[in-house]
Amino acid sequence: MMLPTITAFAQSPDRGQGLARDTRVRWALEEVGQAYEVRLVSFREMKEPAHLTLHPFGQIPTYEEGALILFESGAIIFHIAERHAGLLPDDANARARALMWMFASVNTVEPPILELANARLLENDRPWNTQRLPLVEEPVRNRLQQLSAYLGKADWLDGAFSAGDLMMVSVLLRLRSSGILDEYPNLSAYVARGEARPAYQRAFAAQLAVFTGKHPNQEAGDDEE
Ligand SMILES: N[C@@H](CCC(=O)N[C@@H](CS)C(=O)NCC(=O)O)C(=O)O
Repeated sequence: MMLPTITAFAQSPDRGQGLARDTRVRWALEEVGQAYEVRLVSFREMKEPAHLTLHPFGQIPTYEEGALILFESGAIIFHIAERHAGLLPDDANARARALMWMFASVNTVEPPILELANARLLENDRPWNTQRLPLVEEPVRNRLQQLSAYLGKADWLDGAFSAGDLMMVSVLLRLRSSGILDEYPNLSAYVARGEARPAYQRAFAAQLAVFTGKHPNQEAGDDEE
């Protein structure tokens, strides 16, 4: 049987920190036990016609499964979750709420986090950066405060781990280097719980291997010629 194929960066801009959105798709595939293949694309290839037929916006990740071609990490993960057990609850209402959290993560929580990430990484040489940073941190703190209050002492957003948590943890991980996540201990523990899942660990190792050039199971110091 043909395995689904995803695309990922050939040159990982985050040096294997797992922040590119192929990691969340790998994670979903690992959670449901679906093997997959990866086609690595350069920044130039992403903007060329062959890749644009898969992704009109010239980005990663994409997902190919027979005649089906998908882009948008949320849509890909929803498709995976619908076809396999383990990422969406059986109960119809709980399933609808898991979907709600998938949308909330990318539509409500991720935008201010991306704004902050861009301000920290892409604008840090601008003279106005120190004035702008607090302005973009405030909406992030607002969202985290609200999310933290909602999560309370629960392990996951709505009962058992679901695709909603997979997306939310993936989005929050982008904040780690800012230190802001540590201001909300229950959210930092929530993210740590997500990272501790064996499926996440395998996904992280696989994307890191693209950067290090090492097979995920290769021991440290076991370098190939
Ligand atoms: N909303 C899209 C965002 C895709 C996206 O921004 N991909 C990034 C990598 S994480 C990318 O390809 N950036 C390169 C570019 O836009 O040229 C999704 O969730 O899949």
